[in-house]
Amino acid sequence: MKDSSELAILGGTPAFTNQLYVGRPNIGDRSAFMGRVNDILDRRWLTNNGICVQEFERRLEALLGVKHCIAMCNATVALEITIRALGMTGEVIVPSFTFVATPHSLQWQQITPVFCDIDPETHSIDPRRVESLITPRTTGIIGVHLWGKPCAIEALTEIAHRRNLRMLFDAAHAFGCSHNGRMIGSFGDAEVFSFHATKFFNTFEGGAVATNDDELAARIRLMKNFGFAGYDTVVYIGTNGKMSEISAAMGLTSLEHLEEFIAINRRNYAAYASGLADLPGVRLVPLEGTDRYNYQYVVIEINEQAAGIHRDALLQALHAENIMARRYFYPGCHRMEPYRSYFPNAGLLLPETELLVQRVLSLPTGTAVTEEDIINICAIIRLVLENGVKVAKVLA
Ligand code: T4K
Repeated sequence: MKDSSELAILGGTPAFTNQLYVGRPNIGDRSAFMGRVNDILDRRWLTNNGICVQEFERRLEALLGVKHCIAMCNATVALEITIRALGMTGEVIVPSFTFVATPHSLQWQQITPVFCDIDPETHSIDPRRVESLITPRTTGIIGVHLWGKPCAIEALTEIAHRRNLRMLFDAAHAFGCSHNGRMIGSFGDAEVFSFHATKFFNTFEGGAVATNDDELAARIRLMKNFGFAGYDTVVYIGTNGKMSEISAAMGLTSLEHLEEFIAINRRNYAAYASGLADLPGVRLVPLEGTDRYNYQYVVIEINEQAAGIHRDALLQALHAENIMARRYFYPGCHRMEPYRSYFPNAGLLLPETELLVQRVLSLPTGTAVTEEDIINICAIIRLVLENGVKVAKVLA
């Protein structure tokens, strides 16, 4: 174990020779995947609703307990299509504390994202603040299950029903998670998953829409394939949101490892919980209770006063050790373009978001990170905190 003079930020050698990333892809059985790829090549059917995509969708529907699961090229396009298929227009209420794809999927089609503050306990949209943002132009709410923690599903759904709004969940982080015994995917009008490489379950790029609404599913299926209802018949405006066969092959292979990936993430989360316990000013975002999680995001909050160091100084010290922690989701979507120009004063209505974006750090996890790595990472965090003054001096 290092002593303080050996911290890389103070001139020592990095603790890790190779960089440890947040979002390193989990890769299942290579030979099973390669077998599927060979079959795809033999069939010479590479995309456009091939048999791998069809099988992948049926397996997802069974796993999630939903009537329809529509595989897509990524979650951003899946969000755009679903928002359009739901008939959202005007204004839609979303958190600013999310990946920028959430508001972009609205703004891309001239729908105004109205940013709502978060509950600092859960990091998700605060339902107590939603109602005051509803105007005659509001057509929907998008809740984000940030870090794979179900957001305030019941409270948001109740507001949406009462105010006649569409309820969509951005479940990009929450594949494999459940709420009150029901899999995420079956709530609201629809839910959208991401299977991007950085998610614990990946299809290289990919995503899916889950819904129990037959009509909505039919519309989404048309929209993701240019609106084609037959060889020569286009009945709807559409785009290209299709998943390729190779992505579905990766998805089918990843499905065979779902429980194993979650178990490794859970083990890693537990190692962080014990390694960071009792560290002043460090709060590990809790994943507890009866809901099921995928533990893909290990997120800590650094309270500068109590920790004796700002989150950004800790981040630099970790990067110097080749621990590539990330500031998800700094600086908040309202501080990114075009929203910063459209709503220059948005921050005034988002005090909890403004505070949290200064505090959060996502730490490396997944199958590429060992328990020993995590013990080492936690020891380094402890050492950096103990030497906060020295570290801050070097960075000044
Ligand atoms: N809604 C929410 C709430 C989301 O978080 C996201 C995506 C979406 C919607 C939209 O989903 P998609 O349209 O992407 O399906 C990454 C991902 O690209 C993005 O999918 C994800 N959220 C977001 C949280 O993270 P960046 O800009 O941080 O990616 P990048 O390239 O910096 O990579 C992140 C980390 O992963 C790095 O530490 C390196 C590592 N990495 C990355 C790739 C691509 C690998 O080790 N191997 C890889 O192949 O956005």
